[in-house]
Amino acid sequence: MAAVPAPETLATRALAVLAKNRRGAWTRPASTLYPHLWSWDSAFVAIGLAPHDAERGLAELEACMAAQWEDGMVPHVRYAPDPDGAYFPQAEYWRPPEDLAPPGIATSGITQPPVHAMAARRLHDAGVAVSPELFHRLVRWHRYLLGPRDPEASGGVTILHPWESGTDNSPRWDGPLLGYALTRRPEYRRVDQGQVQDAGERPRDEDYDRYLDLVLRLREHGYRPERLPDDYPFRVKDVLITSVLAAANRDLIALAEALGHRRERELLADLQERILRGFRRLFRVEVPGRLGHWYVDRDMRTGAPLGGLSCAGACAVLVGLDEAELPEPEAWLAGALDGPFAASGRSHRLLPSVAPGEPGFDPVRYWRGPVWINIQWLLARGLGPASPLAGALRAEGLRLVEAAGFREYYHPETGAGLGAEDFSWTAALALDWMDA
Ligand code: 9WN
Repeated sequence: MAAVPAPETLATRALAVLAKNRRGAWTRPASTLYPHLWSWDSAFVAIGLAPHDAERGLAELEACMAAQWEDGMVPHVRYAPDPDGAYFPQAEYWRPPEDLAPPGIATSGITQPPVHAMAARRLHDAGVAVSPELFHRLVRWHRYLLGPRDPEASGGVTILHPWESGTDNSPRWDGPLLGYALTRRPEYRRVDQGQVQDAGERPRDEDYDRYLDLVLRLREHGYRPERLPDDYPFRVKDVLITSVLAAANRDLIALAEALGHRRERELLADLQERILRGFRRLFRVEVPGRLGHWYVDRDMRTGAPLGGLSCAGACAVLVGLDEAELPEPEAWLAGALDGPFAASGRSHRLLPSVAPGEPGFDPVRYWRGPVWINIQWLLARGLGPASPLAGALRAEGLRLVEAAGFREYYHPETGAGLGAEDFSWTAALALDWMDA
């Protein structure tokens, strides 16, 4: 008699997703929609792999960091030489300058949130050796973000393209993105819309025109922030990236201590102080109601705060703000979760990418309302392992994944799965949660 197959556990299925999406040393975010290496996706994958296959996690992070440019930037995409699917923009579109891009590796020319040092520390804790080369790449990465990306020495990271934020079509970007006159219509053919159930889950064509116009402008100036003309239209201090950098930099300081890099430890501690000094001034806004205050991005062209209640501001719990600024992060975040971010009739208690009452909220369109697992993971991480709310986010996140599969994002009311299926970071972060 044939043996009855054992029921697949969630962990087994998550590992199977990562195995399916694997391409040699690294992992695609999803098999057809995203056939290359994406920077923060790979860092999340490395975190999820740490307790299961730390060597592979390390190889993933190394493959991502090997795409680093001479100036320290880590590009948001490292292109596969033989992609098994179509993606636009393809490698040829970027044309990175030869003196900046690494030889023999095709990359984009913009960056993404710096989760990488969190992954490095996780891997170190799992017992694999973080090489001096990898450590120094991470130091150069953080120095780039608070160097050429912070010419004002404000302690906040400037992004030059919405794709850099990792939250591409968030309504946070509508003002600067749609507010400038488009003088050309870049020629291109999208391939993403046919790869999801409903094209309404992806960004609009009007957004894409501008994404590509900005790429062409950056390309014309060799992707060097200091060479961009004053009228470059998209220059924003990003609250999510700066918050992630604060947490990642703390991990890099811990690694510097563990690995005995004393000089770098001092240098990183200076960067940390700079973030902490600047954060409130750059990002804090007062909001009506019980919440009291929130954190939003800042438009560096006008100096004005941008956008409203989005998941990016919630990531302030990662920063390590002092008692005077954020005395009770847990109560503050719970107030948001059960207040303005509570979607009507919701089937779960998770934070949507945008608060439902905000202009621009759309429950199915990508970063304009759906729930993303990496955001819940970052929030739980910011609250710390002892936090009951972090435990609740973890449990709710796992319940959602169990019910709807490892999707790219989820409906903020019904919890239905949206976007790509078998999405790598959802699988990886569920694994990390199951290990907690
Ligand atoms: C553009 C891969 C990436 C994620 C981003 C997400 C989405 C790309 C796209 O997919 O962006 O970089 O084509 O929409 O917004 O966070 O890294 O998963």
